[in-house]
Amino acid sequence: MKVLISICILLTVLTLHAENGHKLWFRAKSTGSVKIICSKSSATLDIAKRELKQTWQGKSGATITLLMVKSDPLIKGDGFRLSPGKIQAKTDLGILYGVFELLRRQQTGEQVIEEVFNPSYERRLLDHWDNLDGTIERGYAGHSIFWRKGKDSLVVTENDKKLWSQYALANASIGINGAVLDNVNASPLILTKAYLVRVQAIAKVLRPYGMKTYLSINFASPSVIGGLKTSDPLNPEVIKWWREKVIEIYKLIPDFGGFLVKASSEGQPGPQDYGRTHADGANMLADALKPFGGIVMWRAFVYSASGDDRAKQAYSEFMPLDGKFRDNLIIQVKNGPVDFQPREPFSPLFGAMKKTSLMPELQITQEYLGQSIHLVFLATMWEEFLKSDTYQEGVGSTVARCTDGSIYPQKHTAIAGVSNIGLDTNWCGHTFAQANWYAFGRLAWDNTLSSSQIADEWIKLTFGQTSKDTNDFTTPIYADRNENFLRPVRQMMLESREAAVNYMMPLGLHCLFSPYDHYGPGPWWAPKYVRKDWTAPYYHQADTNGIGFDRTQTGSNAVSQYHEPLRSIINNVKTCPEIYLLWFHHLPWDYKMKSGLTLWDEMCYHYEEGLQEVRRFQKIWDKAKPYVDAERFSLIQNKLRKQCENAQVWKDACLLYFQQFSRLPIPYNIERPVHNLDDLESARSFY
Ligand code: GCW
Repeated sequence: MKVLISICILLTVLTLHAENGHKLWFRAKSTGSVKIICSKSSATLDIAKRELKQTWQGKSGATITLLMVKSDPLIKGDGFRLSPGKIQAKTDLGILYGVFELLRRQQTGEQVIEEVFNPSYERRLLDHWDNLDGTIERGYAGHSIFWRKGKDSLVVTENDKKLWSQYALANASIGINGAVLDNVNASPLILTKAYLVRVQAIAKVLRPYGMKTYLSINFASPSVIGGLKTSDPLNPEVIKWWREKVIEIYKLIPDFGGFLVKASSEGQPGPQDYGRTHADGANMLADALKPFGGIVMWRAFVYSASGDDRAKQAYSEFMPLDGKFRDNLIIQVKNGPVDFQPREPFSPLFGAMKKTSLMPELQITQEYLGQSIHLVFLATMWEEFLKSDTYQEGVGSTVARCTDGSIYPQKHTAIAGVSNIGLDTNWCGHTFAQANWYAFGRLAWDNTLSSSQIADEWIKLTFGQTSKDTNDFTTPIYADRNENFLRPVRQMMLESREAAVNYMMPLGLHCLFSPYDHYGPGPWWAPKYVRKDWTAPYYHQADTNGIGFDRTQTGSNAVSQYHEPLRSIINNVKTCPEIYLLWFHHLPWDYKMKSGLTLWDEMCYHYEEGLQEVRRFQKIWDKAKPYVDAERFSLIQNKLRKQCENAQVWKDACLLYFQQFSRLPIPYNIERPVHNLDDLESARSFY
């Protein structure tokens, strides 16, 4: 018995100290007492008070007033005014957000001065590509936190509720206020009673944290689960079916957010199956949701096999419909015109559809960026995207300003990120992938934040603080922590996306992935039975003359979809930014780059540089050892080793493959490939 008790105690102690990453960026504990003055009470305010008490690091005994205000013209929506000792907001959620801002500042050592904080976008959503059997499309961190397989799959357990509330807390702390609970490749079953009851249970847990629930729906639901003969959006029976379904949903979930729809895209049913347009289909759903304040997010991710240059198709299909959509409908557009590649120019739809609300869709899950193995901090990619100038309404018409209501009077504004969250203990698979979840929320709240600030905050919150040993972080805090840990790790994060671009597809190359898993290289992949725009050579167009996709006026003319002066800038090979060179131009191997090198040599150096950067990241991380707990340290160290191996594979595969066309030597000051092309081509997986 005694032995058993000792083992139990030992296990408890071990679990207490185990640093498995589950706590995300919540590590601080209060260092003293705080007196809270708040005359109102609600579930949301209770959370605000609880968090303040649990995590207070200000002066012990200080007083904080949480004040609801009616008339403060500067506070918008769930914004707040933060000043020393006081948080004012118009909504309970605004107060909660204010509390998180205050606590974050205490933990990162940022000052509190009187300032108003307002969200850039009204809706800041996570899109979960979670299937009802618990698997996650493009998920790399375990199964779904919402759905599972088996006969008890719909039973709501205490564990479910605990996890959902931790999830909601994490989201609220970074301002995320909604979640789409199921995959855009949606099962019609989600709209059946049994599933809706589970959605109701999830919504109940998320609600006090200010998170609304949304669902992806299958456009053919009326015929698949409704027993109708058709799902034609103009058919009166179909219209009635959707109206009744929406009424049923709102009875269960009065604050339901709305529908996300992938229709007439990649084999999903949609209005085009019935000879109708996207507007016909989307408006019908919007009308059903309108009386309840719900919205439709209709995806513009469409392309057909027979079509023109894939990069042009979403624009071609949606531009003619501008102005034809209801005002409770938002077109959801991926950041780039193709598909979440390591680097794409922004989609030309941004800023171009002036009479329609548009929302960006970013991908937090790293489908094309090393999944949960590579350390790639995505904030820099999103910052590049949000700051891209569309020139639609003159200089400074950035994507951010075109979508957040600054330029166009959109009825609704929103931004979505495809979630990277799963049942893995640390939620995201890679500790550094947590930073991408964090960064998405922070940018959705404030689309002007710099990647560097976000990285800085995240490191301090996740790995302990810079000056005070006030959290449960077990390693002693060193005075040199800033110099030896914070700075180099932040720098590594900021360089990590460019490194991935370099070792995967530099200079505007895209879609060179091995098929299906989208992880390793497959520039050669082009079986005859597959549609052309799903093969790599369709995108790189390499031959003995050169490489790159000609999208200039004399090529596919995709450049025409961009506004002047950008159109001319990218159309002209001399002015096209080199980061997009092979996206827009097909160029000879001996084309002279700005550096004076030939295109071939320059390409080789980029691949080499990518690999060398990951080698440097390894050194930075190894040196970080004294500052990180052993568990997270070695998890990340192991992942970096794998990333390095993969970067080598990418470099070797791409250089050896393209060399068959360039017929030029790999510059001799570059390390030689260590793989054979044949082996790489026949490898079934690169994990
Ligand atoms: O990026 C591609 C993915 C698909 C995904 C699709 C989409 C959900 O490979 O898995 O499907 O995009 O965004 O609809």
